Amino acid sequence: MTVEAAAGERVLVTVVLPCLDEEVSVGQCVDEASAALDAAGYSGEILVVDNNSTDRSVEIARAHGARVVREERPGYGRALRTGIENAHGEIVVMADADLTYDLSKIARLVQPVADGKADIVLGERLSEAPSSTMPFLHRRVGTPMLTMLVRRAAQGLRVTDSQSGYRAFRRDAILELGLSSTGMEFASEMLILAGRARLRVSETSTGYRQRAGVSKLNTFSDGWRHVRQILLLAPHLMLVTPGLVLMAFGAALEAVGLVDPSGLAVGSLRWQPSFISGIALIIGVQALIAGFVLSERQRAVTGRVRHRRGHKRASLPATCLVVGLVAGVAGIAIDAVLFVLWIHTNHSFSRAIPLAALAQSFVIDGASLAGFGLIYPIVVRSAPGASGEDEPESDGPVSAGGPRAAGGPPAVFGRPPRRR
Ligand SMILES: Nc1nc2c(ncn2[C@@H]2O[C@H](COP(=O)(O)OP(=O)(O)OP(=O)(O)O)[C@@H](O)[C@H]2O)c(=O)[nH]1
Ligand SMILES: [Mg+2]
Repeated sequence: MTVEAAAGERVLVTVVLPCLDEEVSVGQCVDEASAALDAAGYSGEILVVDNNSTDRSVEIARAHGARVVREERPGYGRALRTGIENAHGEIVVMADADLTYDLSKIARLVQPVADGKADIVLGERLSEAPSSTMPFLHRRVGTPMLTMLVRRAAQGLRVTDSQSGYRAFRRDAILELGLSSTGMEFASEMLILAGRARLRVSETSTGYRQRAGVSKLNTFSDGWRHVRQILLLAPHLMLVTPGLVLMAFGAALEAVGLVDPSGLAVGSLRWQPSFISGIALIIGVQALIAGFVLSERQRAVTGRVRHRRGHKRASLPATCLVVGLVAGVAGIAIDAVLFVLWIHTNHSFSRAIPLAALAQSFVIDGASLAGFGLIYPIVVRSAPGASGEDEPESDGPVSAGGPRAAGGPPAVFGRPPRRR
């Protein structure tokens, strides 16, 4: 794809800098990016996306030669999406306007994309960053944990720093992903959807510098936004799979309790595993249901295929309703049999406790599953904007990130792209 600048000249690279009150650093970032484009011989432009900064950021960015786009709707992800949409370059570099990313290294990111060897190149921070540049919690806990989840949600993407905000990518490839996040979770969403779309993602070390100005990142609320995004895109990771594991664990303990109803010897005591088994089964099913809710919600948003080749497959809520009713009835039946045996064996039936625990789990889990199967479709159909009709029945367009928010393009201010 070739993009023509206003004067008919091709723009190869747009450096997008989201900016919120960064007057201390934005000018220097624009200069650094500009010098790097010159040094590498790329035609390019610097695009600053501002969210109503209350300081002199806009004025300074323009004075240093950047084009400025103002985005009224707040958020880091929103600003970047607007920047990417408004970029004139076929390759976009995203970075911060706070001096943390060494913009003189832009060519390291851009060249593999320009050579057609990668669709996205990440500027990895951790291996060359002094420890003072990043809080311990971010470096040792948040980033590694989120990276591990992002890699798995992205179906095996090989990256070591999923939270880096320094990236170069093919603009058209990223636009095709239909990214929809508005906040800091944009970084995770991009990689997860890129991995699923089988885009080629590579990494190069670019270091990380001390931030100028005040950070806009909130460790816990922004960390939660990332986790929420991953939960939404990959409910199997943190809910469905752990739920199934917990259920298998509970079932195994229940079997142990049934085989030896007197319990297991723990020192001088005997431990009856049926109780913990019931807890594991119940929590496991709750996790499974939470995962189903999220995956059904995602399926409704993306309009994913419901059934293929004319074979109508039962929906997940309908399956849960049936399984839940069967489990509930089985639990009640076990309780009824126990009651009869209890009377006929003079209250000395040896497997009474593990069986009663099993019956209790069946009734509780059955009611939970049936409740989900019954209520979820009602909730979906009565949601504001829902048509009340069934999901699409054919292979429709899939936008894994969800529909884009309505609204026209933001006003574009400032100078035309730099010409080279
Ligand atoms: N336009 C716009 N820019 C934002 C918004 N929030 C953050 N930014 C900018 O996005 C970039 C990243 O934000 P930072 O505060 O640096 O977050 P961070 O890089 O995760 O955290 P630090 O390591 O502390 O720098 C900076 O250039 C911010 O000015 C926003 O709501 N709108
Ligand atoms: Mg930053």
